[in-house]
Amino acid sequence: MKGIVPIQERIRKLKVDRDAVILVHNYQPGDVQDMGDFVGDSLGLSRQAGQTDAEVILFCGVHFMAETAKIISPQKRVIVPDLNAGCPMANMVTVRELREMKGKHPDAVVVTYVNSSAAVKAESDVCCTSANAVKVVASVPEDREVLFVPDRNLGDYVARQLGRRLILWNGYCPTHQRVLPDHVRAAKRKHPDALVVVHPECVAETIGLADHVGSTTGILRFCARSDAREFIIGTEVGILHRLRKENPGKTFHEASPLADCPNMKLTTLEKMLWSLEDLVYEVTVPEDIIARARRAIDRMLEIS
Ligand code: CIZ
Ligand code: SF4
Repeated sequence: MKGIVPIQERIRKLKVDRDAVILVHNYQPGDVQDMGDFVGDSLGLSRQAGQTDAEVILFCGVHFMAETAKIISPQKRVIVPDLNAGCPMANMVTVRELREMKGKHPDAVVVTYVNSSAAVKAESDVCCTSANAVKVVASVPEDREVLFVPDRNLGDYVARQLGRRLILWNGYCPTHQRVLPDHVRAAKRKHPDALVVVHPECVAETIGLADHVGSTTGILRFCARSDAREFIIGTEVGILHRLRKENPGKTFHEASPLADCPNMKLTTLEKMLWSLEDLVYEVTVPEDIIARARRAIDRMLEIS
């Protein structure tokens, strides 16, 4: 096999030639995560994008995440390995539908989860992530209505945390929707000593079985700090790679094997290499949308 250069090495070399930084989401395949200069949640990665001197950002995740990086760093070239890596939840709300809903609730404050298109963010008053959603909604005066977009599960979780009624958009993540309470109960029977840790994109009954609820960053932090040795993880299965890598003495079980997001899994090492070779596929966002979406993101950053 002498003379064959491993693909990882080719990517690393090309990354330097192209002056690129590789950002990888926590839900990406393990071999892709291992190539990341940074691995994290979508907002954390976008903030990394804002701080790097690199000219090119190779964003391994789904489309709305690359858009967020572009909103935060409009002067950089943001490329993705596969343009088909979208997010079905983000696609559950369009600008036209949101405008219609705003027409029905003209006084409502529109709080939009980062899992949404740049154009939908631009129609929103403030963004939130799964890590700061409770805090962002709590910052809206009690006498104002809140329209929470697009994740009804996260919105419902926030509403219960705050004891506040929210108008919920009827969107959801199909991947987290599949983490059923029965899956968690079966995993608990099999691993009775394990703590159950789930993402707030799951349905309420699944969340109700959890010892801890958190964003991907929150889940990573909780498991690292906990004295427990064993965990059942109710979120997209890609995160298990990082959990196992960073906590070699602990054991992690997936709550459901069905929590496997096909869009996240579109990234491969080959596509990363091609992406750097041809500097494709570039993600662009119109300037006026960048400006308005940026306002909603900045408001969130001021609050959290
Ligand atoms: O914002 C993100 O990165 C997502 C999709 C989940 C999370 O909890 O970090
Ligand atoms: Fe979208 Fe869910 Fe896949 Fe994340 S895991 S990209 S929210 S479908």
